[in-house]
Amino acid sequence: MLKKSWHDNSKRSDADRQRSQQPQIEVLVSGLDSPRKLSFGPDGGLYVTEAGRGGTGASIPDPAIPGALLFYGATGAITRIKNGVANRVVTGLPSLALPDGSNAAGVSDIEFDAAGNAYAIVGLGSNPANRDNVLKVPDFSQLIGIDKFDGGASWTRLQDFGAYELANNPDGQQPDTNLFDLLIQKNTAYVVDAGGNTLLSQRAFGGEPKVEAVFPIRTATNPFGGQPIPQQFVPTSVAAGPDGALYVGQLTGFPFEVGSAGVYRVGTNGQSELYATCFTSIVDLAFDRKGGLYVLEYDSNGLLNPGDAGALIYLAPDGKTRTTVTDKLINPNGLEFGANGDIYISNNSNVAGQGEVLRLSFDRQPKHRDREHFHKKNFHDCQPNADTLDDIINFGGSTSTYPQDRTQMSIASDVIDYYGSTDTRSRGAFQQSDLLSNRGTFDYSLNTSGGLDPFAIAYK
Ligand SMILES: [Ca+2]
Ligand SMILES: [Ca+2]
Ligand SMILES: [Ca+2]
Repeated sequence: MLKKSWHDNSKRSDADRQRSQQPQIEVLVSGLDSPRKLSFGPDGGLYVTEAGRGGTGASIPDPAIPGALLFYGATGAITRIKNGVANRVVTGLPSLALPDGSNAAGVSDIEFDAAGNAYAIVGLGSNPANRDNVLKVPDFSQLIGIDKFDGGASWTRLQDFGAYELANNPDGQQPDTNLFDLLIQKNTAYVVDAGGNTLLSQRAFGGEPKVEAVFPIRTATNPFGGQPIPQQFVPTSVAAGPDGALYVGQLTGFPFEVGSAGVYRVGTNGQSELYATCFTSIVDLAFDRKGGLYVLEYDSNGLLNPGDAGALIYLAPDGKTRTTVTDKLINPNGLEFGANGDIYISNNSNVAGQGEVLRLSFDRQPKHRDREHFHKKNFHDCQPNADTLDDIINFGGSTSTYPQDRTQMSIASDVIDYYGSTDTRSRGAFQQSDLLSNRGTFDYSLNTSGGLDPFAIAYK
């Protein structure tokens, strides 16, 4: 594992000077096997999960590539970076991957409680019955407690979320589980299941998991034509907000449209409301002390489009002003703050042997006022908090080709119906082609399952 400097800022052009608040990016560690989320431990070490490189054991279908198989091996790990040295302090965790080690599923997050105990989650990306009947490796789809960081394989299974999905299937879709993010608050573990489309919790000292939120299916345009298709929510991240609520970020399922991923605030009643949208394939979230939100995008031009560049975007506490902190990332996965304002990101997270942990440092403590001088993504056309269709219809100012009278909300109803289960194109009022031709160049998606909201719109 090599340490090297990525960014050479020694020669700065005028343009560079204008962007002087861009972070310096340093590769702390390289050579990791599909690094996923990461956390600082009570010892000051930075612990990063590695989903591993699979192996030559039993196989199950790859959910991402039709016909491809993921093979089991005990190649997952947790690496600790401390005093500039990286060591694999836990090895032998279960891993599934393609023969080349990519598309791995395995340990995906580690967190510590206030007492310093370490917890991790292990993903799967499949029907939990495949774990039980084909792989026969019970450590997948589990919350585990890490017993020792001595380089060996010593952990304890604490809760079987795969069994929970199999028995309860909260989203009513296919049984599917892929534990993806973990948050420990007081004596409760919150677990995001990207496969189950749920936020679950588990209190310490046993008992059944609790469903905190189930995230809905919506319909999306089929990029290959034909009828609209159901789209999975795919939650990937959970963070505690300044208001005490939990916020969940989504990757979105196929077809992974640009700008269609949102951040949702989970209310105490289990209902979630859209907090911000116009993101693409969100993979992690973190609030700063001011209530600003860092959003990590896994693939900023969408998973279906060539290129694996991700981005870190800062959403100011007002929820509106957003700034690209950096777009010099490759399929990043985990985001963590350091004590001094540095930001740590696991990078190149979908390949074996080439994963990295990056440190982003700033010339001085970042302030969001300064961040506005970073080069910006073109977000000015994107409505960050459009949480109702009303907002969208009303948004943009240029309504010359639209009914200008908002009392004509039959337009909205027609759209909802059209993309819902009932095809009401015969009403003739509002079609996809209207959106595309009249409002310029944008992709859009909308959720019909909860009525009017949320409606997300994203401009190219
Ligand atoms: Ca399910
Ligand atoms: Ca986490
Ligand atoms: Ca892409």
